Amino acid sequence: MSTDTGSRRALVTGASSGIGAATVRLLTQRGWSVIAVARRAERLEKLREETGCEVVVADVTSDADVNALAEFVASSGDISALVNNAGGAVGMDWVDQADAEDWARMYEVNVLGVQRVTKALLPSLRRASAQLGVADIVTISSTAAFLSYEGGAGYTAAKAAVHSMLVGLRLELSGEPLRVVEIAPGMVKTEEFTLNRFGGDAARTEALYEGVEHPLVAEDVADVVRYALESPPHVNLDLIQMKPVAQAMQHKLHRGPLKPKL
Ligand code: 8X3
Repeated sequence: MSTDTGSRRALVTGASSGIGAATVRLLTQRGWSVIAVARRAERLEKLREETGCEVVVADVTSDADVNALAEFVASSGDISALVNNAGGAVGMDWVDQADAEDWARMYEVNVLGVQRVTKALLPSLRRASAQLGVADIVTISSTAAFLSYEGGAGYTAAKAAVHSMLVGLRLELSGEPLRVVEIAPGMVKTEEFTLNRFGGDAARTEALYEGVEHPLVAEDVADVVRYALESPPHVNLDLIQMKPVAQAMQHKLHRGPLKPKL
């Protein structure tokens, strides 16, 4: 580990469950001071009791909430890491059936949420980078940024936009000690991602993972966030795609045990 995490403060969005909550847990265990951000106050409170993190209730789709979040950070101490994790998928409707409202919601949360939060916290990250020599913007996108699939077009379009935004941001920050890291996970079995996507249909959610040996879990992604943040300051992990071994491609998912061909 190259940096003294004791002096480092991270802010994690979408922290109430899944990858966000796992990242808060791991970073606090590693000695980071962490601000957990999400809409659901009760879940955040439990996370605070468990990990000692600070919590801020905010919706990344709200200008007022994000401005208040930036004010909280400015008045309580700069962050050296922003983890843009809030996001999600709404539905699996084909283009000829999809409701534009669902697509707008996905664009709002996944794309504009990242832009809004990054813009609001960049001044803090810049100040921290001046003190520490580096600061980080880590964004959780998806393998969906790089490959479309039937029923996924609204989500893949949003995640492709996130990827494109991050490439532009990295160029715009050229010359500053700021790292822009994109982590693009494939199948991650979390409590809520697919359940939310399928409108709470638990049986349909279970069926998606059925027979898949070891889908990724939230902790796997959190570990890559930690690795990126704790890499030597000159190392920028631009883009990490990660999938379970059983998922050679989004559409090439092996169900059943993995076995060598001997
Ligand atoms: C989730 C991955 O394959 O459901 O971001 O689009 S996938």
